[in-house]
Amino acid sequence: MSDLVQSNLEEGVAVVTINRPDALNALTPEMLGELRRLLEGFEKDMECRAVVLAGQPKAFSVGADIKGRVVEYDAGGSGDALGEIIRGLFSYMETMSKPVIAALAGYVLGGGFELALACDLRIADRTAKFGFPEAGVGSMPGAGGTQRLTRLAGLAAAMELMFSGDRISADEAYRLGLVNRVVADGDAAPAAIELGRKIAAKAPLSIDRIKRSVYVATSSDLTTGLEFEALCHAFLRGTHDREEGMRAFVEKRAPKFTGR
Ligand code: DAK
Repeated sequence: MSDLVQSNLEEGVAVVTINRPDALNALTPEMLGELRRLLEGFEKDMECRAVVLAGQPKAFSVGADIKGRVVEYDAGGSGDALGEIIRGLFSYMETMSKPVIAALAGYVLGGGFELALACDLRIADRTAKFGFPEAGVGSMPGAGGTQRLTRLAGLAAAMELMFSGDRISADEAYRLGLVNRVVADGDAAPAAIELGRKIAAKAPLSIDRIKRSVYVATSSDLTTGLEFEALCHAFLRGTHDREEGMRAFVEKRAPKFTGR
């Protein structure tokens, strides 16, 4: 493994940091492969209850590595190594049982913006700048951007952002519902970790079923969504953590959740 993505796990929260500052965290297949392996590891790790995905102060990520893609064109390559991994990774993040919180600073562009949108929650500092430059280079957001941006910001805002390529500030992203909160410069990762710790204290199976149910809400009619919610609720009634949560309340102590 290279050090393109670094990670550490502390007090239930894994902090995964994209580490390619010289290229403003431009995304390569190798980097995304590493990110996937790390996330799969944390998904299996019972000590991990939430993941914070962070970048560098100047850029969360500027999107696809344009230089790498030009090298591929020049080599006459017909494969699409980035495309193969990027869509699968972003969908995987949504199916993880553990919430993924993006800590955003600096440039959040193109595929980097799509990566942030594939996280469950987003916290930005005031240096964050968001934009989709794809239409200006003959392309379009192709790693979920048209779908996830529209679900969060609505049709008009999503189209304007992707048609114009304009960059927006953290405050504007907040106004559009793209980020959960805006914090002072340099505070995105600490704030995301604090939120991760709060989540880590909750029952993991509850967090998982809430996450699944909320995503079902974005892609189904109300009746289907309510049925899915009822199934999840019924499942939780039979869990050890549900009993532990109730007992802890009655005994006036903090619950000890084990994910069973
Ligand atoms: N790729 C590779 N290197 C990049 C890069 C990029 N996207 N962006 C910046 N860099 C490199 C620069 O080349 C420079 O390297 P050196 O020249 O020092 O070696 C270094 O990072 C610092 O960049 P600048 O010198 O340009 O820094 P500035 O502060 O002056 O400007 C900037 C920052 C972010 C405004 C500027 O670098 C810029 O406009 N960058 C390009 C942003 C961009 O267009 N991103 C790509 C969007 S397209 C797919 C799914 C998704 C995608 C693709 C396929 N499939 C499903 C198939 C995603 C596509 C995209 O993300």
